[in-house]
Parts: sequence; C-alpha cells; structure tokens
Amino acid sequence: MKRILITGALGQIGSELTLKLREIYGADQVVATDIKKNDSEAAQSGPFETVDVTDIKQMMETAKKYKVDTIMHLAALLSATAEAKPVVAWNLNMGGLMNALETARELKTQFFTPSSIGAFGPCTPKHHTPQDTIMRPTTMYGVNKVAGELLADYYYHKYGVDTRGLRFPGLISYVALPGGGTTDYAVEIYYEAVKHGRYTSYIEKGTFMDMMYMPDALRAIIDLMEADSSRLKHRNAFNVTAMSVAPGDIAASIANYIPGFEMSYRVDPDRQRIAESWPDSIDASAAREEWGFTYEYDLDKMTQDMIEKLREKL
Ligand code: AKB
Repeated sequence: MKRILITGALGQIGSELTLKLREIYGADQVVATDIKKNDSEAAQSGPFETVDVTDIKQMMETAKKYKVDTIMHLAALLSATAEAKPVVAWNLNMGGLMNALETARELKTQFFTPSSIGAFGPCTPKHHTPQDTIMRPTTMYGVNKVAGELLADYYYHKYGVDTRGLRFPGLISYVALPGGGTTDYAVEIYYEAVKHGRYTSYIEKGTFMDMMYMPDALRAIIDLMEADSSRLKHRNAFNVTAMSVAPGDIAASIANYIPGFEMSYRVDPDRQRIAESWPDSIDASAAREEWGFTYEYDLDKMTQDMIEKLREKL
C-alpha cells in the first residue's frame, strides 16, 4: 500500500481510516472520496474527490489520476437502511462493489472491502460461528455481503486481484456516527449516557451481537492489508470480533463510570428481527492464525475510553 483510494471516506469507518492511513503513509498518498464533500478532517487534510461509486467512469478516472495501487471500497448502505430500501441497496452495494473491483482489475491494485456479521443468517451456528459455515442471510444487506465476499474471491481467482476483507461486527467510535445500522444502538448509548445519563434501546436487553472498538478495527484492516499474501487462505472475508455483548451488558458497563445511568427499552421490531438473524458470537481463529489478528479493547476498556473522549468532545 503506497497510494490508496478510499470510497465512502466520510462515513463511520472512512472518517477515521483516512486519517490513520495518512498518518502512516503520508497525507498526499491517501485520496479520500465520497458522494459529497464536508468540512470534516478526513475531507480537508489531504486529497479529496467527489465520487459516486455507481459511476464507474468517475471512479476509474479518479483512480487513474492519482495512480493508486490500493482501493479501499467502503461506500455502502448498512443493514436497517438496506432493509427499508432493498432495490437502492442492491444497486449501491453491488453496483458500487462491481465498479470498484473492475477499477482494481484494470489498474492492478490491491483491494479491500468490508463484509459483516450480517452475512450470516438464522441457520448459521449462533455461538462461536465458524469462519466457514452456512450463511443464508435473510436481509438484503446480508445478501449483498455474501455476494460481495464471493465476487471478491472471484476477482482473485479469475483475474489475480489481491482482494482482502473482514467480516466486521458492530463498530463503536466517538468520531463519526454510523447511520442506518442494526448495531448503531451501541454507539448512541454512549452519546446519550454522556449527554443525558439515560438511553432507550431499540434492541432487547439480552440480544447478543459482536462488537469492536474502532481503533482495533482500523488496526485489523491495516494488518490484513500488510499481511503476507501467501499466508492467506480465506481472503474474503475473515471473522473478527473483540466482544460479544447485549444492550444490558453495555448499560452495566456504563453504569460503572456514570452512576445512576438509566436504561430503558422500546424495541424496534424491524431492527430486532435483523439482530436475531445474526450470530451471538463469532469465532476469529482463522484471522488469528493466518495474519495474527489481535485486539486491545474489551467492553470495560472501551467504555472508559468512549466516555472520556465523548466528555471532551461534547
Ligand atoms: C450494521 O448494523 O448494519 C453494521 C454491521 C454489523 O454490518 N454495523
């Protein structure tokens, strides 16, 4: 990775990944792209181009202009929004991915795109979900993610594109808010706890899903991209996780640092249904074995850091 183009660079992952990559590889070496520019640090601290990922000409021209050797394709609709607008989701998630892979093929770049725990479905083993297992998701987002994993494998086998990916759990961060995901509650809860000392969860108290703190997610992306290709058996996409938690666990963890924190529940049936179709906990042993995946933040350490950083920010 020497010169990197990021799509969806102003989204939840992109806002922080752009800055991290600029810190490591140099500000001019990381081209942030998104559908619209804003005044965030990611948009202002280095090259930025407006790119609609459904427009292959725009993407290809931008990649050629900067002579990139790596594409990180992050632009996508998350699970709850994709479920509300399935056709839009198919066109953006699959059309965007296809265009990004074609650009990578033509320019012979390395390629990263995230998959998700959303790629799994109700028939998947729920606990310690293995790397290779039944998928059969029941959401449009999940269908996109499984198809995306297979498509990225296809580009590797057919064209030799060095494609790599991670099945991310819910990602928690204090920098940019997620939008339209099922796991968004795990970010909102910290903002509301710091601002108002209470939160109403749209996911039931005991519904477990995997989560990870953003610094660990960024390191996982970079470690995977830097890993020796010959060690990778899976490529698209590795299970990674740092914790399996339910809303009740996060509330209890917050209460240790914000005494009197109040949690209540008003379940959103649509997002609850999505959450219940996903695993409770996934097994990341393939990522550990093939490229040395580790994480630093467990629930308690993440809660401490989130509260400290949000108190400064808010
Ligand atoms: C979502 O909830 O849609 C995402 C994900 C787990 O992929 N955060």
